Amino acid sequence: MEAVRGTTGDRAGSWCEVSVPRRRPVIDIVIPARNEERTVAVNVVAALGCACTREVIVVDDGSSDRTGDEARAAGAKVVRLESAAGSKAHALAAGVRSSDADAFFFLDADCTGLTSTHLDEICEPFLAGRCTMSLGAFDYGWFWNPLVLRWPPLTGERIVPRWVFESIPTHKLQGYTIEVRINEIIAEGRLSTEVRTMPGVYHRTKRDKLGRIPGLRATWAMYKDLFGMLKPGDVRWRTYWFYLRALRVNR
Ligand SMILES: Nc1nc2c(ncn2[C@@H]2O[C@H](COP(=O)(O)OP(=O)(O)OP(=O)(O)O)[C@@H](O)[C@H]2O)c(=O)[nH]1
Ligand SMILES: [Mg+2]
Repeated sequence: MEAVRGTTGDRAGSWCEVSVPRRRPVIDIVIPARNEERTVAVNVVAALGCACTREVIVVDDGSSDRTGDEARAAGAKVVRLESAAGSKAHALAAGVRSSDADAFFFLDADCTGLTSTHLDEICEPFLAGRCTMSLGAFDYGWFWNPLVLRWPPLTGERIVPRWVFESIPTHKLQGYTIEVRINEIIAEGRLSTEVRTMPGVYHRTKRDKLGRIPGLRATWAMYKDLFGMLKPGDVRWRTYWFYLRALRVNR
């Protein structure tokens, strides 16, 4: 129940506190996956075990391996995009379009060590109404974790209301910059974020998936796009300050 202000019927114009039921938001999990046959199934199973979410949607575009089959066999709904011309941002957008949920839990398909408990813990502050965006960060160890939790967040493990994602202009849906676009909506709106480490959770990097040299090239291309957003006229540097001011670090 949530207390809201409303007018009483008997005394026109007077205010009182009334209690109305607050509907629990429906959260769907959206997992973008391209060539993730090795890890997609375990992550779908963890996602299906999350107590706070409804459906698990895997968006598979351009995979040349068994990603879609593995995801389906593990119990996910699979959205298959035939064109490989898209990117992570477009895959998330397709997942959002395929669902009528109030909020989305975005999850990468290449996580290792992820369990339903990690996911429940990320849902908790969002459902309790303590934040607009709830994030899970990889476990980089005791030395780095405190820094990572306060760094501009690039994590793919995050819950946001539907309207936040839909506020991103279509022309800004580009590749790996999608997390920064979400951050931008949150920070510019002075909305709150809660972040926590997911103990024991890491991921397969591009070097693991593609090999050393192609992996480094792909990583370089990703960071080039991300750093390109700092040029004048794009993401304002001060959004990081707005983000930090409304950040709650959950240890
Ligand atoms: N459907 C779809 N998924 C994608 C696409 N690009 C990336 N993904 C998925 O997005 C998730 C994160 O992608 P990664 O390439 O691992 O990016 P990252 O983890 O941020 O970067 P690394 O640190 O290099 O691993 C994974 O589940 C990918 O399969 C795409 O074009 N289409
Ligand atoms: Mg990865």
